[in-house]
Amino acid sequence: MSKIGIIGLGYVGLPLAVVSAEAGFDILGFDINSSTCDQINEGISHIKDIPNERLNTLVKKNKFSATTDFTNLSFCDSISICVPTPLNKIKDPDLSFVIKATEVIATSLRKGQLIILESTTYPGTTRELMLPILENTGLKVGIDFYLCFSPERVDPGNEIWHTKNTPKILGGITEACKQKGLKLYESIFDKVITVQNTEAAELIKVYENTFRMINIALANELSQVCDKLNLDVWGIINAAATKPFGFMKFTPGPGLGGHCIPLDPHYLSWKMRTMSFKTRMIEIASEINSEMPLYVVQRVVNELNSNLKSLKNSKILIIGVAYKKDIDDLRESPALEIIEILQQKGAIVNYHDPHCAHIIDDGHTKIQNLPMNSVELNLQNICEADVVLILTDHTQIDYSFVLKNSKILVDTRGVLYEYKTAESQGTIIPGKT
Ligand code: SAJ
Repeated sequence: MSKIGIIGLGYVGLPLAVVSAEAGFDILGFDINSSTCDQINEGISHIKDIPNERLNTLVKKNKFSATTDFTNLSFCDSISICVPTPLNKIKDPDLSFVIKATEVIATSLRKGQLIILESTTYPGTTRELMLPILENTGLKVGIDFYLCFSPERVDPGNEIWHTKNTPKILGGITEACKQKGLKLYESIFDKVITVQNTEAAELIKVYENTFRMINIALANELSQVCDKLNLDVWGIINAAATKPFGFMKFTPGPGLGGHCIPLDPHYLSWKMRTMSFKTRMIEIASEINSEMPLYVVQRVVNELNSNLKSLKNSKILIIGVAYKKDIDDLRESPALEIIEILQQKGAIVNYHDPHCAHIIDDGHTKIQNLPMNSVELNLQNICEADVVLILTDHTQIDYSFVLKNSKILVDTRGVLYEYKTAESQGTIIPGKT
């Protein structure tokens, strides 16, 4: 097994290609986007967690090349599929990218090939959707070719856990499939955990993200409870987090962003609906999280009201639009929805984000006057704003400067709590004078 094919060179596929090439394999990357392939072949990375030098070294050594020509799949001994699994307009799974990738693999499927699906999906996808397409070639799974599911666990911006050292779950359609997959992935990843079958591996991944989605919903509901009880939710959560056992800290925020946590649980609830089972926890938690952007806008309106101001024609300066701190990723960011609502209600909105210089029209957003450009976080812009609204708690922001100069400050991420705590303890927070 020497040549590995990777279909989809995004947040999941590119890091996987790089660690597999660094493990000594020859990597052929496949992507429908020709500019992505061209950039990669020039050693330029479009993923913040993969620096250019690391990619360039591999490209220069001919260990990794990218192409839009999928006929080369036949040269690959194993193929990992890392394509998007979004939701369609009615929040049902959209597996069109997985189906397309499987169909193109089937056109040149040959004996001995190993196929591994990495994209998050509902339990049953690999066996019910992919297997029939591949066996339609006449080849038999577990005998002529091998099929596994091994979920990605990418955490954008995580400096400790990355693709190689994060334990890797793997399940096979058959025992032979599992052994084939294990043999390959053990030579790439620090630790591989094999599980019962592909359905188990698929469920483990959606359960991991559902676990986060539901606990974040609980924290978001707690923030509303604290508002009603006139208590500081950040103080409550940080005090609860002093419990050294049986508690895991999640924090409220402006809503859920990214391509994983807000979406993946819907794959499980959809699958279970097809089996006439209602996943009530997922549905109620998703409702609470998706109401947070409106809740944040209501907090802004309340603050303005108490200053005898209306939202219409008020200037709002947003700090942070990325979906979470210290990354440059706007996918499903709640900040986009909040800007839309504020504009619809007649507010004049600007934003500052050191990681996201522009908000461009991606065809989904209803934000007016795009592209929007990040403005400087200077005295003039802060003082001109009627409300300064913190939506993403990037580390490099000078929050004391913001606090000192804002007329009204609405903090959805608890940075002020952190700042005030440090001030009262006399400790200096890095980047905050
Ligand atoms: N969030 C909160 N409160 C929290 C934690 C997160 O409001 O206590 C928000 C974030 O601001 C963000 C959203 O939830 O808007 C998701 O952030 P995240 O850090 O939970 O997740 P992602 O989407 O960046 O990556 C997750 C991974 N994250 C972690 O485990 C920390 C990982 O679970 C998955 O590998 C990844 O999704 C994926 O690819 O599925």
